[in-house]
Order: sequence, then structure tokens, then C-alpha cells
Amino acid sequence: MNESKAETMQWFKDSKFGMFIHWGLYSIPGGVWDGQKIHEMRRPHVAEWIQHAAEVPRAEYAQLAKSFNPIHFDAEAIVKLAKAAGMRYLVITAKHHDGFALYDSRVSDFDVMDATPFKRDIIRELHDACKKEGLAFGVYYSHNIDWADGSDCRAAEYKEKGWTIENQNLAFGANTWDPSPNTFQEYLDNKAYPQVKELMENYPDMKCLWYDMPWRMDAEQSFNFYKIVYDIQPQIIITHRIGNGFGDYTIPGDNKIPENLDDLKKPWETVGTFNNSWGFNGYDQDWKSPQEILFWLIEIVSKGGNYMLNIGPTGLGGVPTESVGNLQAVGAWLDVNGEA
Ligand code: FUL
Repeated sequence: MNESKAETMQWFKDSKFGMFIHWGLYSIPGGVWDGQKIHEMRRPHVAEWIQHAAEVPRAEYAQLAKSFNPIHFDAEAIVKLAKAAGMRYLVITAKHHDGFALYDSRVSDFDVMDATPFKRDIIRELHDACKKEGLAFGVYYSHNIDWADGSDCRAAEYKEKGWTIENQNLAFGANTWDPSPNTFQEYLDNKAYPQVKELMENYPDMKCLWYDMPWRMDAEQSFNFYKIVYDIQPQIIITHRIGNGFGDYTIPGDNKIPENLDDLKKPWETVGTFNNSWGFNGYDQDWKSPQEILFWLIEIVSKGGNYMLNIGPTGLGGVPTESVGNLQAVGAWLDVNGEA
């Protein structure tokens, strides 16, 4: 295809509405650990952070992989749902903060092929289904936080020295309860950089890469994450959450519409939850109605941004019925009232 970055930027500006998918081992407990609900534990109260909230040891959390068998997962149905809703692109968590990869990684066994009975490459299936259906595709990759392998040695150090406001912020999200023995740099060299390289090599023609939560990255590390992508798929645009001022587009915040548009020097995207979590939360019924979704979409698009709305499939791979119904209703409204 050999599209240029400028062309992808134009594609991005024209696309307006996309689907975000947060899916992984955390979708099995669905916001509840040992009978305790995520919003009763420490922040942030989002179901994909359950390991952090309940301070689940790495080995115990990894046991979830043995029961990850999402028999209802149907990549083509998800892609068709996105299209029916009027969405033009799809971005899925290839690896979230728990460190578990939804594709076949050669550098880690903590992935869907090696650690689960499911043994299907979810990223490949969605990538291919998007290609078939003409939907643009991208991946999310948690480059900094990795509770399985990336625990920042400095976080343990901060803890020992006592938490000051400054280092508390720096250590936010780090695995301080059961840190992996390796250093942060070892994690980067042996897992994160090679995994991003694998993603670039395995899944061609992607449009965007969603890095997240950059604190603790220094400029060289952020640059490396940028370069690996650029060397292999130069057309890909990257979120500014790569850190240190790199990145091609801005995320004003989770569920945030920017107030001062002049401050935004780059094209932007608001990402939004359907209820109050990104990953599946089995007890959160606070779904956005079709009217609310349309409000967000119109408000964002009229200000020049894109809206990427999230779905969180269940541990069995089904899309919550409320998300399906409300997305279809949005699509029906856009069919009549929307612009091409
Ligand atoms: C945040 C993450 O910590 C959440 O889990 C989610 O992925 C959201 C889109 O970005 O910063």
C-alpha cells in the first residue's frame, strides 16, 4: 500500500468515529476480585486495572489465562458492528497493563497462543476481518506499564524511601506489590521493543498505534518506540502518549472533550467508555444511550476531533448487548442524518 504519514493524517481527520476495544484476561473477573468490586478498591476504578486494584500477585493473575476461552469471539461480527455504527476504524489492545498479549508473541509466553486453551491469534483475526470489510485497523500497546514484566525498579526504591508527592506520581501504575525481578530497561529490551517490532512485522498496513501512560519513559526510550514503528510501517500515526513530546496526534484525556482548542497543536481524538470502564465490568450497567453517544460524537466532531468509543467484550468474547443495540441505533441515526 505504501501510504505516507501525511496521507494517514488526512485519513485520520476524515474518519471521525472509531471503535476502541479493551479485551484481555481482566475481562474474566469483570471488575470483581475475591468478591470485592473495583470501585471499592484503590483507584483507578476501571475493570482492566483489577490486578493493580486488588494487588494480585503475578503468578496468581496469570492463572486466569488457563480459563481464557472466549468461544463467542467473532472478529467479523465485531467489525460489521463497527461499520453498522458508522465507525471507520478499530483499535484493539494488543497488550494492556497486565502484560498479556492477544497475539502470538515469540518473546513472551504470556500470550493467547501459549498460555490459553483458546490458541487463536485475536489480533490477526481482527486485522484480517478489518481488511476484508474495508475498516482501518490499529493496535493499542501499553509500552510503559507492564505488571507482569515491566515493574519499575525505581518504584520499589521510591516506596522504600517513602512516597513523596513527586515520586508517587512517577510511580503511579507501577507494580509495587509483586514487582518482577528484572529492571525496567531489561523489560524494554527483552519484551516491549521486540513485541512492538513483532506487531509491526506481523500485521501490515496499520493506521495507528496507541501507546499509553508514558510516565517514567525518558526521551530516548520514547524515541525508540517511535523509531521501531517508523522503520517498519512509516505510514502509522502514533498517539502523543508515547511520551516526551513525540507522537502525531493528541488524546485530550480519557472521556474528555478539550475546552481550549487553541492549546491543541496536533489533530486529536477523544476516547470514551461505554459505561465507566474500558475492560468488561459485569456489574456496571451505566451504559451510554444512543442519544448520549450522538451528543459526544457531534460535540467532538464539530470541534474538529475524532471520537473513539470503547467496547469491552466479556471473558467469553461476546459484546455486551447494550453496546450492540446502542451502536446499531447510532448507526441508524447517522444513516439518515449523518454526512458521508
Ligand atoms: C488509560 C489506561 O490506563 C486505561 O486502562 C485505558 O486503557 C485508557 C484508554 O487509557 O490511561
